Amino acid sequence: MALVLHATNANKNALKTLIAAEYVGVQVKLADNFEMGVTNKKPEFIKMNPIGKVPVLETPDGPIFESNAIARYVARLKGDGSLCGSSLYEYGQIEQWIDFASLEVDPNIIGWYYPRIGFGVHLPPVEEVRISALKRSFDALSTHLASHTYLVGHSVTLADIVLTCNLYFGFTKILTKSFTSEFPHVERYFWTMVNQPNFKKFLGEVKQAETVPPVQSKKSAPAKEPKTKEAPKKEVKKEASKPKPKEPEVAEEEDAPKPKPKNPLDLLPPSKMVLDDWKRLYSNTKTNFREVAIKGFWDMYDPEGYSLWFCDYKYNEENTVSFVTLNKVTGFLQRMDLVRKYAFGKMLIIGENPPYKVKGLWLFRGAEIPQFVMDECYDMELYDWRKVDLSDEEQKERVNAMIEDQEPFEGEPLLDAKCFK
Ligand SMILES: N[C@@H](CCC(=O)N[C@@H](CS)C(=O)NCC(=O)O)C(=O)O
Repeated sequence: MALVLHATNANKNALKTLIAAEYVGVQVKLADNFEMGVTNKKPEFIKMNPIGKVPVLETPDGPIFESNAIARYVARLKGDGSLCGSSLYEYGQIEQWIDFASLEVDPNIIGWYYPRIGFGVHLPPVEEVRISALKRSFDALSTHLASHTYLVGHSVTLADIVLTCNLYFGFTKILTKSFTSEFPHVERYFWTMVNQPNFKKFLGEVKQAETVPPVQSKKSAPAKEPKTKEAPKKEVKKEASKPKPKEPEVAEEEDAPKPKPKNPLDLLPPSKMVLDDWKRLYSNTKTNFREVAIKGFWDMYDPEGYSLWFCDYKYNEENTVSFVTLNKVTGFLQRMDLVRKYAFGKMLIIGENPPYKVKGLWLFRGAEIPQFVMDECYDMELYDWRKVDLSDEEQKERVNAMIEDQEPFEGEPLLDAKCFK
């Protein structure tokens, strides 16, 4: 008789069990008419899981809640136990990676994603902590996966199932290529796993998020939990052959292919300034920088079609470690990738001793900082922005000094200067 799993097939935590069941040949059936946010509030559900969260598995001996516990139960029910390792040490390693996936990966993905879609308060410094914690865990994971196909041993274990389900949520919701490409072994692992038939049956064709979801404006942010779409309920049998593409867990995030809207910056009146010409001149000028590149810049500059902006990091007192400060700026420039066609930037890391100051100069297409950059690159909120007043010769000279990496800059040596082009 099939075990009953109370969840939708869109639930990332339920997927752990569905996939594990497939590996060991256990029949698991999704509860009929399960409705997220409704069924799990009912007294009969609360009896099974007092916290009212999903999933819950009904077994002949009684209910089990907590998705990892459910997946472990199913993994041990049948089969050769290979999902749980072939020695006590392997068992320990599997448990280690399950905890790693659940405590180091999943909460940071969720903590980055949910506030952006209006579930929770979006606080940029908190988001920054989430992202750096996620990078730290991906670094460790990538190092391990550089010499391992699977997390433990030479075949899929429960650790791979739990981790992949968490990564699946991340890759499809918020971890764009520009984030994951820093971790090639994690990428290779993820795509290998989701293409295993037992995963593919539930995940379908996996499509990586193309953009980091913009932060919802306070006006449009729902003050409630994201709704889960009702998924078709159907008995999950080992023999079921047709891969069933999974439905998104969060209704608002449905990935229906839509025609890509034109970037509003492409609709601006044409400009005489060709950004690529400036970037080429900047890169190719090796000597007489003032006479060639800086002069060329002002010759090309079109104040109608472009604007110049100074930025100042708001939290310089935190910049106490040089490499952390440099990484912060490098991360910012990577996240600005989305505006590469429409921007040029210089970022100076200033000072001989900590705390270092971070100041920048940006050239953007249009008279204002493009709205999509403000929305999608969380670093923007970490800086104070000031439009350059071109009638002020002092400000123009500051622009020159920043383009040129002039040293000393405002009386201080430069720790480093980075260019976005
Ligand atoms: N640690 C739990 C987390 C369960 C959980 O957060 N489930 C979410 C859906 S993915 C839920 O039920 N949310 C409804 C709620 O918080 O009331 C597990 O792994 O099972």
